[in-house]
Amino acid sequence: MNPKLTNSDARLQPASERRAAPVGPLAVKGKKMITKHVWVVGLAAQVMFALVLLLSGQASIKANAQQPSPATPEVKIDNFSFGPETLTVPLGTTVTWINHDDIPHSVVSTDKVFSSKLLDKNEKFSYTFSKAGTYPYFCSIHPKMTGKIVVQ
Ligand SMILES: [Cu+2]
Repeated sequence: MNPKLTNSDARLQPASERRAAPVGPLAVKGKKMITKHVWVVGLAAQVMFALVLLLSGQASIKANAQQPSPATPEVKIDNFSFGPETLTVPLGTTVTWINHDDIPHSVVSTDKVFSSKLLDKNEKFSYTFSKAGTYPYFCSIHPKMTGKIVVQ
């Protein structure tokens, strides 16, 4: 009886060890997998957060770019020409012409929307465009000097 018992005990011992052995690594494996999942989800959330930040940043940059600039664009009168010859501005923009030539020039709208006096050297003329459209203009002394303001 005694040897049988010890024998069965001996058989039981490894059996229980064998049973316990797979449970250990499996449990660890499971834990590792859960940890990996949490890590991946955490990373995904961080990536999403960064993306959202990036996109909102770009959106605000775009919004800034679309805002009409408060600066008054200048048309330079130089060497008997308007520069830029065609200037496109947002509605409500004040455009300033400045004469850099030594001789006088004027800024006269072809459709009689605006008209400056004769501008001597370094004199300026400004006009605020409150209606969308295309405004061709010329110099009354040199009618070949022409320009155009496009208001959007
Ligand atoms: Cu002129």
